[in-house]
Amino acid sequence: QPRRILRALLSVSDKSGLVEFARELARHGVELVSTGGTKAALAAAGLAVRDVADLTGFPEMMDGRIKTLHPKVHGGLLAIRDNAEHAGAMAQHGIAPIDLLVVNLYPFEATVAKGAPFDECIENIDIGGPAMVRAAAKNHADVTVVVEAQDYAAVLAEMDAHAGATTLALRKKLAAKAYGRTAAYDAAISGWFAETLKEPTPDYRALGGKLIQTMRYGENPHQVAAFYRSPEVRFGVATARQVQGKQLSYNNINDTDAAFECVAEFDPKRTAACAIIKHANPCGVAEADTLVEAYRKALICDQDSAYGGIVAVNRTLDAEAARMITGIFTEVIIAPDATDEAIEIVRAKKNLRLMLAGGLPDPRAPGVTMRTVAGGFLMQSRDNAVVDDLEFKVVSKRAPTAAELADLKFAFRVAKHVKSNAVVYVRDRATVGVGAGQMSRVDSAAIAVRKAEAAARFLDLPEPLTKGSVVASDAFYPFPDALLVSIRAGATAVVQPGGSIRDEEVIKAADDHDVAMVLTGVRHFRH
Ligand code: 93A
Repeated sequence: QPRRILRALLSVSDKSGLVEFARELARHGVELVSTGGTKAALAAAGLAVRDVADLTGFPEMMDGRIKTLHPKVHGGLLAIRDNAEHAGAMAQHGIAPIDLLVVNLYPFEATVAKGAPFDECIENIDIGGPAMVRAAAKNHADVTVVVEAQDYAAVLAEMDAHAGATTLALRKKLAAKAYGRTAAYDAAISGWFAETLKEPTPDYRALGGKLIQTMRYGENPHQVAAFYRSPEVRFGVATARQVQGKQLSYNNINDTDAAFECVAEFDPKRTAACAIIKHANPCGVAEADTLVEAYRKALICDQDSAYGGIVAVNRTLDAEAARMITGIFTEVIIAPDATDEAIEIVRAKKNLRLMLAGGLPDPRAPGVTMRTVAGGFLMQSRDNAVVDDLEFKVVSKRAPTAAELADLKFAFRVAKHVKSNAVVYVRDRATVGVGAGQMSRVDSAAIAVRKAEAAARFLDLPEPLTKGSVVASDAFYPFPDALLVSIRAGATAVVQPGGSIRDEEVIKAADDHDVAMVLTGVRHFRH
């Protein structure tokens, strides 16, 4: 598949390195064809270069808007060389093959960045350039496409090594880059346009997202917002069908996602599970034989916070669970599915939104998460580590009992979905205290205990449910202090990633109190 380069079309706005590159092409016997400015630059350097107008038989017109948009250009780029029909069309219409396309686009981004007026930005939207780039990249089996000067050297290196030809491997790489460039270019145009309209920046469209809805406002009323579905094939809030209730707000969607991702950690074939979420943090999670029982247990953890919360379940929502959940002011319920009876029960609450996703998100699925930072964004692979795949290594003198181990696993599953620093107390496979989002782990450990104490008063229990609980920490204990808070509150076993330089000191604190400790080796920071 090496393809000899005999004719090149060069059309570049950024002319750096152009003359040197073209001179080398000419040395290889390549015929050079160019648009106005590029041709002038090459001719000035003494290179023989043909005007594209000479190739098309059409002059450049309309202020340069029409230069290369012609079948003689696009036919030359798109024709499959060893296809008889294509070859026939070329012969019939006098289309000459173009083997190398060198294009960099009108500097739209730079024009916007320098604060140019609207019309100037519009005039800097390149049409012919991206059209040629996309055509050449599609036909990479025969055509080499270069979209930045940086790649001139690689093309010349191959031509030197392969008697004026490039390899398919390089052409493929360059084609991938070419589509990346045109995608980014259109994303920049779309983003700029949206900004001039004072509408939400639809950057997600660049990631292949499809608009689901625009919201009345974002996280706060002075912010604009929109919701997009990405092409990822995964069950989740973005694929859920809203059965009833008013439109979801930005915060609702964010919280509903947190809730559904959390219950998805619990295999519905093994157990029923329920999570109640407020401000993207769980204020109660539990598993049981039935959803209604799981909800009842989850609710006990923090009844105050559960008011106006978002509820997710991991199984088909049934009537019993629906009846109990609708007994408390709830913003959203999300479930894989619901029975007709459950839907009827939810319908009695006009504003309560019911979302049915058709399935559960796969906690092991790969994927990316992204967040923006000023002037950029961060991308990372999804945290798809799940408890069932982790080794729980006992490091304390006392090993956890079977019941403690079951609760430790439960606690670590939940801790993954709590904002850091996360400290989660669990008893009988239900959270009994959640400490979230604190800058100090000691504070998270203590806040959760305070909540458990409040719950005890509320339920008229003699002592908080942290007594005899197990505790999970999303990251290692840098010192024993936070662990000691939990031990004083009655925790008998602890799970944490380990890896601190003071692990030994921390393990000793556990041993001193006959507390069982297991290490997972996996951290679940969530910011
Ligand atoms: O205005 S265009 O969208 N119409 C075209 O037909 C066309 N063909 C190439 N812009 C077009 N180009 C662009 O012109 C190239 O992408 C390149 O950025 C620029 C090079 O023009 P010149 O050779 O006149 O400097």
